[in-house]
Amino acid sequence: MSEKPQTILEQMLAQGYTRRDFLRFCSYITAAAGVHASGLNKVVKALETKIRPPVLWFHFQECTCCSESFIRSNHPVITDIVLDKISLDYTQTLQAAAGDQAEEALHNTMEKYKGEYIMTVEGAVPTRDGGVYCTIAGRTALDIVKEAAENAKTIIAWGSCASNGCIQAANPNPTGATPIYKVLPGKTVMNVPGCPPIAEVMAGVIVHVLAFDRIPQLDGLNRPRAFYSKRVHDSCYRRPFYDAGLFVNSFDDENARKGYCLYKVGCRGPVTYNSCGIIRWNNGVSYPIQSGHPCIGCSEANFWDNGPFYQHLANIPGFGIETTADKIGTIVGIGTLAGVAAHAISTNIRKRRLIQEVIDTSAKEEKESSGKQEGGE
Ligand code: FSX
Ligand code: SF4
Ligand code: F3S
Repeated sequence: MSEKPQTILEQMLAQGYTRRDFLRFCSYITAAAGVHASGLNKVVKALETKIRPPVLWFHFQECTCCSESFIRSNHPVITDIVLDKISLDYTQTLQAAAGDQAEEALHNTMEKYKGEYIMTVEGAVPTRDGGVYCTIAGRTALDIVKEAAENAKTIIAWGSCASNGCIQAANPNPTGATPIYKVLPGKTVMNVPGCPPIAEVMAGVIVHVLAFDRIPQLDGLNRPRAFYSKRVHDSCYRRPFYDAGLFVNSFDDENARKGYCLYKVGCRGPVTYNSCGIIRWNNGVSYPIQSGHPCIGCSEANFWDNGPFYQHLANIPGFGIETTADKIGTIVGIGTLAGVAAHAISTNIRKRRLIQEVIDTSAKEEKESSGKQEGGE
């Protein structure tokens, strides 16, 4: 191991890459970070002079799918980031070291790179009963997180667990699972939600920090704007069916085979902010909606409690058609009929007759199903 830390350019050249490869890598990550091409020069300059940033990657109450999402990607930039461009000094699931050795690596990095290391966290932190429900090396996750955050340069919460509590925090939340930002008052924690988050989004935020030495622009919920400013609904390829009032009514009906909109079988796309429809999963191959499954809103807070998953959105108190994230919680109980009718007006659809048919069918179905429920439950 060389004594003097190498810059990213030096490291690439030492590995046999050419300057041309380096420039290609720079343009890849400029795009991945959601930065306009005019920012390329800045990225090149930064990576010519920057050393590999040390990263501490913690795992608490979670399933490790955030890491899985990241490392299973075949995207060359992501492989490069994990293997070369960051110095992954501590990560309980990938490191070769274990026990005392691993803990030593953690403390050495925190000591040697005070104020310089990137801290990333997968999972929520339990706070009930003194935090005893998640301990590592005899210490609670709560203690560990607070200690590491003290001198971290950047703190990133990977996934919905770390960003908003996810399944651990679902009612009745027996361990007091808490998102990272709530146990670190006064610190800026960048939230990258999704259960799990998209690998390219994770890569995008890391390369932004790598290239610009600061976190990307965040929204009101501290999510990077570049990836969370649009609803899944806004980029959905099934949107024309929604606009035309053509819906799947059950998973095995003819409309499902035709690929119509999944709104009536519970799609949360209209109230979910994420890039799934644009970036997609598995290197752009597909995403839940493309596989015929409604979006369950996995990047939104409390999505486990906002169910049941396959219930039509407009029937759920707190949600309504075309509701924006800011309004969630203030609009209560908009019925299917009102929802579809409002949509017909607001989107100025030409196919009014078709919409009318949908409204009629929907009203009939609702009546039948409420009759059934009253009688059966
Ligand atoms: Fe949570 Fe990450 Fe869901 Fe899992 O580790 S966001 S449970 S997919 O993946 O933290
Ligand atoms: Fe796509 Fe769901 Fe919106 Fe329909 S409701 S257009 S399936 S995101
Ligand atoms: Fe999650 Fe919905 Fe995307 S369920 S993966 S936010 S399409």
